[in-house]
Amino acid sequence: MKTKTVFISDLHMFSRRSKPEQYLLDIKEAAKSANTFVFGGDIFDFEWTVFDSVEETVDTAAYWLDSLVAGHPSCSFHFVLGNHDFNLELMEQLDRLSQKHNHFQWHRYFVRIGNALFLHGDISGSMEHNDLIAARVRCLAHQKKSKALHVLYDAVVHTNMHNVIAKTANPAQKVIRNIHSYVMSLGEGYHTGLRSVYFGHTHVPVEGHEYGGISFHNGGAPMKGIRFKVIEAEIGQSNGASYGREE
Ligand SMILES: [Mn+2]
Repeated sequence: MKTKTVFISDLHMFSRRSKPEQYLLDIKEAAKSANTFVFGGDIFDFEWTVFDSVEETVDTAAYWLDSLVAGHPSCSFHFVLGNHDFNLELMEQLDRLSQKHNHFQWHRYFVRIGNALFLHGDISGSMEHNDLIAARVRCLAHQKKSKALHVLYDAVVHTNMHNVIAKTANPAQKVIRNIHSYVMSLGEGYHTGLRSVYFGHTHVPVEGHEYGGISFHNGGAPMKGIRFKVIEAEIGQSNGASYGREE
């Protein structure tokens, strides 16, 4: 029996600032060879969409996801939302997909599978779960950025400043400490058998940084000057059960 789990995050599909196309084949290959596939948030980007409307973006996103899931019936898919794809219309489509496919589940904030926890990582400071909910509700309020901001952001990406900003704004140690304290606020941690955490959001690759007896991993993002990869997650799967918290 296959016991391969893969994790990706931050494709930011449909955003002008991301280049996920070159990895779509890797993603299909991963789905073919894995028995569990976890999406860690910001897979789609409604805030920076290249389409005219969020509706069109959501429809295209759902179509892509549906095709991937339908094409790999022996793989269990878990879709965890990020701040950029925390969108009500997408959630409706995810509900539809989970009714259509037994091997597809989605989660607003995180999923624990075996001894691993998967979450997006839009955590700042000593944030607890209620703070994250409040921040996500604020995300709902500004779903599409103006053209002027697009142009400004493109200029920043073009000069490669984006990478510099990502690195200096998110020193790995501090980010990991914050994520660890958020995870503890969920009642999860080393004491509950947790051994690894997979996250995204920062666009800074992290390869097994140890903190509090737990190893932290981040696969980066497919953007200019930033590394990206499909991570093979090591999880002790006692019974394959998974759970999240949806409110
Ligand atoms: Mn994010």
